[in-house]
Amino acid sequence: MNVPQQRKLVTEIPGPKSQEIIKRRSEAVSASLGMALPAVITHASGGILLDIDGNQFIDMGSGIAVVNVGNSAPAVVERVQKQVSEFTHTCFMIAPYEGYVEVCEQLNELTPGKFKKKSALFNSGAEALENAVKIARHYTKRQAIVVFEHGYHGRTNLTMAMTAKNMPYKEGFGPFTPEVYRMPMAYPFRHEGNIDHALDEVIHKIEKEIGGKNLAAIVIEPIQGEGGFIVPPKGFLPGLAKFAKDNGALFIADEVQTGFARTGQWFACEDEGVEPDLITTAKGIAGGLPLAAVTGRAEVMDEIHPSGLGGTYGGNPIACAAALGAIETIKSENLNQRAKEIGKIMVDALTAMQKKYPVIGEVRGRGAMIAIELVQPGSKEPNGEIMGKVVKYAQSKGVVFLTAGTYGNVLRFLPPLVISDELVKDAMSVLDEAFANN
Ligand code: PLZ
Repeated sequence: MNVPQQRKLVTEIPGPKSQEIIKRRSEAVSASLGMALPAVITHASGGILLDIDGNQFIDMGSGIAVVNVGNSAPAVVERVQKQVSEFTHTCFMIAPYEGYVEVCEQLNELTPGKFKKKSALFNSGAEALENAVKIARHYTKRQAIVVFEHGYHGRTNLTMAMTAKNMPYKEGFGPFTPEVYRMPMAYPFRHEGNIDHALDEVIHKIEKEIGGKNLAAIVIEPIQGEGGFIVPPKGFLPGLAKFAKDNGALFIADEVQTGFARTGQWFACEDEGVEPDLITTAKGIAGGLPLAAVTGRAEVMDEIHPSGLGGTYGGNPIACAAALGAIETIKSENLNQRAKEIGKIMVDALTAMQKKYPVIGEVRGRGAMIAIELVQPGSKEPNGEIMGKVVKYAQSKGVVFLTAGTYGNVLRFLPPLVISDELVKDAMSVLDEAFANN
């Protein structure tokens, strides 16, 4: 269904029908699961979510950077409908099908790196990270994995160890797997000391605390997502990649959140010409269906013994059909270019707001992956309180904003890349109003 592309409120949020289902939700669903927007969705397309009471919300989060091509993108729907009527599952390890092969061909071609690549498909971002680490350890015959402060890589046991933030991801869920070492992140807004030394400090720490010869892989998000859209300074990523190479370790880019046109390029690593040994992808890969991948140097991907990797559902045919539809859409709609345009609208509006509202400490990001870090005026003290109020206010006006950040004070903007200029501007004006009123 094509939902009209405009913001519209017909009830208070949540409306009466949403309230009923949310009540059932609290009876039936574990209290452990969060709920950012108290509205029950029945349809969505382009940049709009429609709830059961008839309210239309501007979607500024894409279901956490997933529906980059928009909800129910026509090419995704068409391919999924065809696939679901043909066959739904064989298990790729039992009997192969073309869709899986074609997704791998596309990934090998689209990811950075002018060398022969191969891919393997999985179900979730966390599973892709788990497998990338398995591959790196097997290939290098070493164990130490370096990750970064503010990093996020998932909620499984290994990826919890790799994720930096305790609450809510790790609290009480230990013990965590060993041989995961966290290094300081180059975080321009908050870096203590000279950020130009950040790379050298990390390298020094790895050498002193782990030993380069014990290092299996460095795993990093080129722009940290859940951590608060932290963009490291130029040189940091290439420097880490070089250090990994010089020490016989792998450089793994976690592009789960940054991938598939989000930053205005297919992958965020391209910005500095970094060619990772392995790249993990998920989210934006399949327009909302669960799919993830590890793509990397053929000699690394092929070093694992036959049947060493796999899983029942990884690369499910319907998810693969969706991925081919999503990739087709990114190409045909030129969504890399569109991400840059949308980003400019957001950055212009946000920098104008920053002049009026001293709670906006920084505007940052790349392409259509933009955030503002909220502070106590005149300082860098995190201001999570204002963020909560602004998000609530925006919801009551029909706009969905997502949050992030180690200190719970980053408002992030990741709209679907098919959203209209008008909707982005409308969302920004609601944000302006939210700051004015809170
Ligand atoms: N790597 C860079 O952003 C998922 C987490 C939502 P999964 N980020 C959203 C939540 O609170 O659970 C993510 C990511 C990066 C890995 C992952 C993990 O991807 O598909 O959620 O497992």
